[in-house]
Amino acid sequence: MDLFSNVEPAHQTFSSGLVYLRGFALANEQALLSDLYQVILAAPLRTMMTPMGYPMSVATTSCGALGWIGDITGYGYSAVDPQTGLPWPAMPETFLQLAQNAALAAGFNDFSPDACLINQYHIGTKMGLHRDKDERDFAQPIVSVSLGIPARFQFGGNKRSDKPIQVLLGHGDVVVWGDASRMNYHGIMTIQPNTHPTLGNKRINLTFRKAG
Ligand code: MD3
Ligand code: FE
Repeated sequence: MDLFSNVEPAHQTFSSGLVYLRGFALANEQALLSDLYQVILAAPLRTMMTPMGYPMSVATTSCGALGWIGDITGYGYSAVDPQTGLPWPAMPETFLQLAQNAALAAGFNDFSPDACLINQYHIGTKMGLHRDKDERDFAQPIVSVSLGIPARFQFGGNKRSDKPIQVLLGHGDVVVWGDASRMNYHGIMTIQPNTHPTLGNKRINLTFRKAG
């Protein structure tokens, strides 16, 4: 069962510290997408390696002072794109404003993200249950922006074995994860065949973090 379908209120807060803002990114959609395409031109999407030596199915890139990277030695943040040898593209003003406005709507008034991870999912890709623990300050929230075809987000608890709930994330939806939800297990279920009028058969997620 989906906790969020379009009969639910547009803004919802859960006891876990998760705030869902349906369609919050649509107000400035055109500028956001054009900035996204510029970032991807400067720092192309690529599949990172897992420590197990397999490429991830999700393609990633980053913008901002720090970018998330993964290779055979593990996961972490780097000021340099290992593929280009250059700093990551600057975080566009449209990205920063969206992330800060969403954080504000969720009650975080001093969110200053220095990293924006861009994940691209094609049909059939997924992201297994994991927790985000490569950042320095877990008091800072995470803001996620979904674009393109919908995904079923799995939101678990503090233990991998806690049964996850499912949240349907569609184009323009923004979620702020703070406080108790910050360290919860989460993942993206296998993306089902679908098409979006502007993004085609893919989903792009922007994840804003204060990493350093
Ligand atoms: C809940 N990305 O990149 S974003 C990731 O849609 C990641 O691409 C997913 O999980 C995606 O690490 C989900 C939403 C998200 C991000 C971090 C969280 C949800 C979270 C951290 C704690 C709890
Ligand atoms: Fe994550």
